[in-house]
Amino acid sequence: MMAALVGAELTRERTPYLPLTPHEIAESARLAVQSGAAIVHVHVRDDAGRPTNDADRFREVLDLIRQRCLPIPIIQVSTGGAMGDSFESRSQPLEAGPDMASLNSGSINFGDGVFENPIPFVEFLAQRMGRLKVIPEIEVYDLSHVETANGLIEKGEIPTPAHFQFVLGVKGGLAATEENLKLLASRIPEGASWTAAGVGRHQFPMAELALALGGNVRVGLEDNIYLEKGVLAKGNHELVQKAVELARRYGRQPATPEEARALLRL
Ligand code: KMH
Ligand code: ZN
Repeated sequence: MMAALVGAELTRERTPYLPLTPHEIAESARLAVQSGAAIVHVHVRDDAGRPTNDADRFREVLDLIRQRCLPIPIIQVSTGGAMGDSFESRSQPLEAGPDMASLNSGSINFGDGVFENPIPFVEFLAQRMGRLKVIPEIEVYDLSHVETANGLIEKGEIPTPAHFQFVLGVKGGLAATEENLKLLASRIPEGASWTAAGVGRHQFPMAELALALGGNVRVGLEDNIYLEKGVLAKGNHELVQKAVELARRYGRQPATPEEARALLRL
């Protein structure tokens, strides 16, 4: 179970429960881990609450998460950053000593903007992750992103077994439907693992589908701020708790960080 704690586009105007400072993010991670999250997907903010890719800020947040959380979760930093961030700045979080990092394997219309991930940049990030021994999670918003990643796996630029994240329901990306999730899961290489994240109202329907299909689940405020229609989640932990209850209904137990480390060969 993964918790996407903060994101880059979300603001306090949309939910007062968004963690912004390093202490708030670490505390949100602690509660999410206590509730059953094994991996946290991390973006950070500057003192004004704006998204930043500053390596020192990431280090500060990662240190606090490791100090506060018991057990210590797998920490995945974002190399997606915020819309329009430079490629150079998006690689900075890799310097902060994470276990994993997101690797967005293709460009996409993202809301009303364009999220740029040209193949040379994807390869540059994959190589840098290889040098720094950071395990990539391939972020997929469209079928073509799987095809690109499969090419990089074949070239040996992404280590195996590969891990994919299917983010469905982004405006401009693949819709959050059962057919699309099954199609994506059918196109990844043998032995690869996958997680699904539904955006907005699709968060729990996609989580349920992933559980039914044998995949893993990502929830969190980055993707969705509502626990149910009209009810804001009072933190990432409430979303994790709801996903864990769902998992138990499918006879599945959330992996501990240690179990998840073994599954992901970290
Ligand atoms: N902020 C989005 C444009 C990632 O973390 O790798 C991209 C994003 C993906 O959040
Ligand atoms: Zn993200």
